Amino acid sequence: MIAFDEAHAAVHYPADRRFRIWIRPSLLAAVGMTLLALIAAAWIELAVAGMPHIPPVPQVYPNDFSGPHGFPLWVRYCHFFNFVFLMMLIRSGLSILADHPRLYFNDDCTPGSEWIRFTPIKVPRDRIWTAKDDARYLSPIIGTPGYRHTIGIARAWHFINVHGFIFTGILFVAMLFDTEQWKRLVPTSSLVLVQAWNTWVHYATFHLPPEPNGFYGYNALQQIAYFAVVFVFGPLAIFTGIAMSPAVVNRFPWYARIFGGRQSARSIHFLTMLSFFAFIVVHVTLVVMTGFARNMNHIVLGTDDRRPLGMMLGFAGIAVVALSWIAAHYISWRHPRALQHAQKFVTYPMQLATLNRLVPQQHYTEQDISPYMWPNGKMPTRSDWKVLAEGGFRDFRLKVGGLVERPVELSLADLEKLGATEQITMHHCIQGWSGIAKWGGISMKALIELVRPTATAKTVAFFSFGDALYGDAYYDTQSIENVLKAQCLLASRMNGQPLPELYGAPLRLRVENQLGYKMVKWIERIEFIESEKQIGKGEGGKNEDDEYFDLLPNI
Ligand SMILES: Nc1nc2c(c(=O)[nH]1)N[C@H]1C(S)=C(S)[C@@H](COP(=O)(O)O)O[C@H]1N2
Ligand SMILES: [Mo]
Repeated sequence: MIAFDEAHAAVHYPADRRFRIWIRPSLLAAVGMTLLALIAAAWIELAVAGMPHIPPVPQVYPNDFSGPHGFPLWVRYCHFFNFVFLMMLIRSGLSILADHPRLYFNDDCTPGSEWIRFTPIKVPRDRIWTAKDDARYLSPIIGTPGYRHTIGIARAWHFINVHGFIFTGILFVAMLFDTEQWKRLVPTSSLVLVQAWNTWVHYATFHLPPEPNGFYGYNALQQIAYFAVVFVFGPLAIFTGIAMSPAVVNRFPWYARIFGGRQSARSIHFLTMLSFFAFIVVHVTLVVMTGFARNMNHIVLGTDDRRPLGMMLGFAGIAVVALSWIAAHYISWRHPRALQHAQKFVTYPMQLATLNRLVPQQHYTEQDISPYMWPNGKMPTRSDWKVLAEGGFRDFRLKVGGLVERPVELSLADLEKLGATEQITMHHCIQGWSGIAKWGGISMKALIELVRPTATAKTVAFFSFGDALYGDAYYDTQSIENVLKAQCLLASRMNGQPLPELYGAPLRLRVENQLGYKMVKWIERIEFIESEKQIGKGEGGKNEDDEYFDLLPNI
């Protein structure tokens, strides 16, 4: 175990590290019944009609075989690197999932409406239970970086590796179609379905079907499985990943709807991971069972013989992958800042050029407003905030200063006079949950026009009355350019009521193209500055400083 100090141990290594999975019984029954039905059908066919016929494996004469065969170097490289990246994505993805260990098919994420949860806890309704309280511990043997609430680091691994995953995928598919190799994967006759079923009847009744030499071709079920991995699971993982981006979903709400909504996309993202995982388990089992040494030579060396060399190199390759997890663990805990900066180096310029250009324009209806909204953050404990709260924030004055021509102190009523607007938008928390609410307040644009930032001001910092996870005041920053976009509000109302204390009274930020942690609650003052580097630890906010979150979370 990492040597955490007391405050970090309380967050990352809590006393309650139980692991439980609960799945909605009706769903479990439906999946179980479907599987049983498929297996039963295979046994019935065997009993009634006998083992279905699979055409004999053609005799292959290596010297005059014309179709695509063998595994060229690029296939073997892509196969290995895909494994490296995919395992990192799965491991870091599990760490991300543990931070909000519930999956839904509805966008409000009301506790109890999940179809699966990875926590023994039912959300208590008699006290405040924040999304952070709900995060679960995950063993670092299973997740990268593992432990509890390590989503910042997990995302760094996820987003660095996804570039490798996508690059490998594109290279592989491009080469596939540039050569004849695509014919191995893409079924060209509908007969493949019949043959796949016949193959299934063999497996499901514990018989090995006649085994074609994988150097030249695959059996029908194998072909469909490989095709699905490359042409279904891969793209689905990528496209559902994009459907979790607040910048994309707030600009193009229809995009999330393709997948049944934002949370449904998250669930499908998870199910795709499960499919990859299940594929790997079955694939490896069959590679071992159907001529291990020879199969390994195919994919490692590109030769079709029975020497043990491919197998040995294969084991070495697997050892290298396992070492990469240990290295990732070490980097996560010894050099988290360097890792955070590495991710920024990879993603920040590209996000500025792409996702960050999307201007939020989301208009949900009153009916879409979520019946439940997960709260996050620590309620302020400062006595001045409590006094203000008791007085209904009538004595609250928002201080706006720094690099501005006209510093001001404004009451909630003064703010209202700048022109209040309303919007119904979806909140995306980094942890994975979402919720739709109606927010009322003044646009940051109106405030900026009032205070007139000087030419050197590029950044605006929001300071909270509330403390952050590890103490000290919570704060976060935005580029002025971003808060000038539509739907960036200083909100003082929620769902037609004055902003409730739990949700950030007297004022909170709404930045709809970014994740929730950028939306400071319980705002005390606002300061215009040159750069985020001048305040805190210089990373752009309390979570960025202490939890290695991204400066620009458009995804
Ligand atoms: N002051 C302060 N503001 C904060 C936080 C916090 O911890 N302290 N948490 C952020 C996070 S992570 C989220 S998701 C949203 C949650 O907003 P909600 O409680 O209204 O759902 O508030 C953000 N603002
Ligand atoms: Mo969040």
